[in-house]
Amino acid sequence: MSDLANARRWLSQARSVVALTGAGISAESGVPTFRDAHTGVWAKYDPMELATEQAFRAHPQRVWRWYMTRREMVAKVEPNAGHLALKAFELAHPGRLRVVTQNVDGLHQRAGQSEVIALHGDLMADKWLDAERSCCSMENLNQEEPPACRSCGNLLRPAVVWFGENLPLQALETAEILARSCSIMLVIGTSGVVYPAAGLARVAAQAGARVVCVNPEATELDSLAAACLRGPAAELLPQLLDMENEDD
Ligand code: BV8
Repeated sequence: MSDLANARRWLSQARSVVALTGAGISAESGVPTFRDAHTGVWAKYDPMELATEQAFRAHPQRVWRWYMTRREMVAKVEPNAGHLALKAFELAHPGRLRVVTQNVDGLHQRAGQSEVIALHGDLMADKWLDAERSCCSMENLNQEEPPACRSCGNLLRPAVVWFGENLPLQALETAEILARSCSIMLVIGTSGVVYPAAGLARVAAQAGARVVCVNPEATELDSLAAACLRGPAAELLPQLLDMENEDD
């Protein structure tokens, strides 16, 4: 039986499913994957070097402009068939699927997915770089890049989790509980190199879940997988998740 047919069978029997997604699920919406997010003027920078508090404090305008470029691009794209297939599965099987994403593009949320666990924050939102003071308000911003509080100079920064920063505790704890209790984890569009997010696949496997990878390329997590579906998420997820057409 093919990996896809096996994965469909396991899904049909699964009482709880977790989808752990990475940048690859947004690729077919036109969002460059994280490792490819350095195109054009950004080609000379490594995202690993830009996505840190240290880089932001050293070069606030450069890092801010990188995020604004990404924010403007994400605002122009739409969720793709992969995001929509996950939403359709949630509608058809209430309470059986939770999406845990490493992505900051908000496309699962815009596809209407409920209770998305966003491990790495939100590209479309800002927060204060240093502790917020009474003077720090969105109405009291200067017009610089990045904007700063007119009174104390506190900088705005993107509300994402940078390398070296802890993930939001509540999100990570909930993701770990879900990984430990699911019967199948779909690992979709991630190279599986960023921790602790990538570690959730091992948590699931060690707790007895079947792991199914969906990715055109091999990844660091394939060794944990009971099946690896090789191909783009926007093509494979509708085939995998549509339980109505029993053509196996
Ligand atoms: C932490 C937000 C505790 C920002 C992101 C040294 C010092 C400090 C920390 C570390 C250290 N060494 C290691 C660490 C831990 C570090 C880490 O994991 N580093 C790795 C890279 C070695 N992690 C952290 O720092 C985390 N925090 O550990 O806190 C701590 C605290 C202090 C000191 C130590 C530890 C925080 C990690 C969060 C970083 N922020 N995003 C931003 O976006 O700018 S992560 C970033 O990478 C994105 O969110 C992205 O989602 C994520 C993971 O990448 P992927 O999603 O996998 O994307 P990638 O491009 O890699 O791969 C895409 C995949 O899609 C590929 O496999 C491709 O084949 C596939 N694909 C392509 N097309 C398709 C497709 N798949 C399906 N369909 C398609 N069509």
